[in-house]
Amino acid sequence: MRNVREFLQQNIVYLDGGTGTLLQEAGLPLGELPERWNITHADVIQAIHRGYFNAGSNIVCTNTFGANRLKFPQAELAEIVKAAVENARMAAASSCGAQEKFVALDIGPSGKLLKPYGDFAFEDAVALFAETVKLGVQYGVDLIYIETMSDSYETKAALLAAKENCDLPVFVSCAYGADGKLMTGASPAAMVAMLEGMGADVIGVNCSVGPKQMQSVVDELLENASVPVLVKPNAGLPITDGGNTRYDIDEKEFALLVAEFVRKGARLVGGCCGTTPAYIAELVVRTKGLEPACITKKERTCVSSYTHAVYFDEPVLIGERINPTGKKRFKQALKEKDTAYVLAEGISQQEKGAHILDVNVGSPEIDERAELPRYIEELQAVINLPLQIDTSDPVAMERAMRIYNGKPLVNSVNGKKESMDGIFPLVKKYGGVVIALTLDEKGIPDSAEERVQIAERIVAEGAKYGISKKDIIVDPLAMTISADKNAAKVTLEALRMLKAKGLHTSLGVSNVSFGLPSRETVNAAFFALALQEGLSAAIINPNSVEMRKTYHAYLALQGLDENCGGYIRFATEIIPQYAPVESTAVKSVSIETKDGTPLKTAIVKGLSSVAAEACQELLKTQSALEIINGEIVPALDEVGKAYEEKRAYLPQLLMSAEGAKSAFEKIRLHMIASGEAQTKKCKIVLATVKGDIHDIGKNIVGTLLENYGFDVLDLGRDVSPEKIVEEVLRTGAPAVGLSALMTTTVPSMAETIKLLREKAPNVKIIVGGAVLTEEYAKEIGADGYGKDALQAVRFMEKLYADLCKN
Ligand code: B1M
Repeated sequence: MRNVREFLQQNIVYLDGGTGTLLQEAGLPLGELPERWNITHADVIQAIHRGYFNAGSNIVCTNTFGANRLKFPQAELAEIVKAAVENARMAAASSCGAQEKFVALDIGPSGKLLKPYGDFAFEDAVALFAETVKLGVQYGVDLIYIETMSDSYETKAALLAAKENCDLPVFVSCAYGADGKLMTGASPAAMVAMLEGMGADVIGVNCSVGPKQMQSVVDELLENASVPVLVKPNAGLPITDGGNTRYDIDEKEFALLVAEFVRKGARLVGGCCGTTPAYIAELVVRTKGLEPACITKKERTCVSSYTHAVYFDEPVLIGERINPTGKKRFKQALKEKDTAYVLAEGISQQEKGAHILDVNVGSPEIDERAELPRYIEELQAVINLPLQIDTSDPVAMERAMRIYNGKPLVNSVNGKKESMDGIFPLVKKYGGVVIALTLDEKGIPDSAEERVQIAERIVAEGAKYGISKKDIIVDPLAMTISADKNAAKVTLEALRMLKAKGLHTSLGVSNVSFGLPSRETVNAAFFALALQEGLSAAIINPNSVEMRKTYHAYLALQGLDENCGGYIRFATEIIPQYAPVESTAVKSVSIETKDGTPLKTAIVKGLSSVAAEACQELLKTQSALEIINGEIVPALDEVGKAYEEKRAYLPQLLMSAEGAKSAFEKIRLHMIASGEAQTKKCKIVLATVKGDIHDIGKNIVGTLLENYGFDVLDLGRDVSPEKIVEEVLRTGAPAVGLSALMTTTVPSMAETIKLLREKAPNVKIIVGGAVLTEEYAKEIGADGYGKDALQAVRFMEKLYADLCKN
């Protein structure tokens, strides 16, 4: 039998279908972990695999989607993986169908959200996946199949775990939503950039939607990937009838639609939820005789963040401000670990139009190996631009590249052997585009020719590590004309020669004017000349209006700006914004606040510590309620709207929620310190209902009630009706407060009220949450409705007065 990589080169490869669907049909009880069936129902699992092999699948995935240490103890996990591989192998041996049959170790998501959005550390995720990979390898799988991933960071963790623990082919497939993005916002192009950089053998899409809704994702994968593309759609969209779920596309329609993907260039096809062996059999029939598409190398240079890829097809701006060199205030911020200051530098450059941000925190007083990765983590939590990791220390570089959520730009390698030996293995392992400085052991050559020769040597050495020329951007070094009158001419000449050799280039543009007065004038003129010579990436200060003017004028003059639209927008809308802006009173950071107050802006941008400081400041002049209603709620509404309109993704929502919480914590402490709280009146059991994890509003209600003297028994969020009833009966509380924020969780609120009416008929119930209305509250049987927290207080005060009367 050939190996998977060889087989992939020449064939259309058929995968299996929706194993989970067949398990349910076979009677897997709700709540039972399907992976245990490898041991307890080996015959069923083998029959499912056999069905797919018989239908023509070349690759069948082991029943190990959720086989990890979060769900199983070590010994059981090993047993499960062993049995799962044996089941697939036995099915392969006892089936007809395709001649070439392979067994893939199936790895699904951990079910946890990674930090900073959740509480699961990146390295813990790598370790979790590594454990399963090692077992799969031990029991003899042919390849690793990472699937149904909806977060780019977790996908990176899984791929890293696979690459670090085996040499087997690794296929990676993600579940994109109907909007064509991952749950945490990544586009298919961004995923291709990161995964290809890290050495995935196959990249694809599975689950979530059917083939009709997958079209744009498949197109984007095919347009960008240089490795084979995999497509495994559901059998359409789910339809629920009488408690059963079925899908809206039959075998024939499915096969015809997926065959279209094969014609467009997909090389591996199969199905996901709802696709039985009959779907795969039909797919094999409908694609018979189709030629496997050629896999072409896409020679486009790109880097990526957790949301998008940035291509170097047109000049790219790299923001240089996150760098202590020559900046006293920045050095102080690094020394004091003033993260908010650094984040604000990043945000302001993003807003001024940088495409990528350089991150350099090298300073004698700081531990760069610890701080660089920390700042990368902090920045990528609030900024969605790709980052350029800038350090001369390979250890700091590796740590930062490892935890970077995307394909980074790496600054830099040079022609010294030591530098290439240190940096190229990192670029190969973690994927990235590296800036190559044209200097070597002898220093910086005076002539353009010699700089180009160094560049060629670096490219040749990179090739030995398997690093493509497209992933090396040459920096021919801008030197100051104040020391050498020909310095700029040499650099420009080198740019021209490098472009002729098909190499991308970058420059730290402002070095050219070092030591001169009115530096911006020289910088802008040099920038224009460099762009004219083909400069691909300029490291500049995006806050400099001169540089931005030059950039937009250049694009317009080169015909790269349709109807000069970008230039006109810049000149009329953006330039006026360069005027001095009002800044926050927060001491550590100044955030621009054109469309919001400092607190609102900090929450919208997800800057927790800034939000806390801004809130503290506001508490000097405003009441808690004024801040909640005038700042916190409107800020969250703004983010919520952006999320609804797909301008923001889950990570931004989470970071804003963190910002709101840290601000609210200041309000809570302020209330306690001001001693406004009164003697306890009566109890109220408070909870966000089952299925709902939104608790900011509920917490505000709780704090305000406490502040008005009520004894709040806060059960938290996602609380079942039974638990709420139990607490009411246990404590004898006369009131219950329920909060729900989603249309999908209002039924659970109704269910809770129903149960309370049965078990504790005398308890009074008040409900609230953005999704509710007074009418609806009445309809589901609540006694009161709180549009805001103060209304909850009014309700309780009335209840307390009634209780006192009786
Ligand atoms: Co999500 N979320 N979220 N979210 N989130 C909403 C609610 C949403 C409207 C956003 C949108 O699409 N525009 C949308 C729901 C759509 C719908 O059903 N109509 C939504 C969604 C879809 C989701 C997820 C499904 C996203 C996903 O995973 N793909 C997911 C759900 C997970 C789950 O619950 N199972 C999710 C997750 C999250 C975060 C974790 C990221 C975060 C919550 C963090 C947390 O709470 N710890 C979050 C956030 C922050 C929001 C928005 C942006 C803000 C909510 C908020 O805190 N508002 C929200 C959009 C929005 O509302 N504009 C959104 C501020 C808060 C003070 O207001 O809670 O209404 P509120 O409370 C007010 C009043 O309503 C009242 O007083 C409070 C103070 O004035 N009140 C009561 C509330 N409870 C009361 C009880 C009372 C009396 C008054 O008596 C007891």
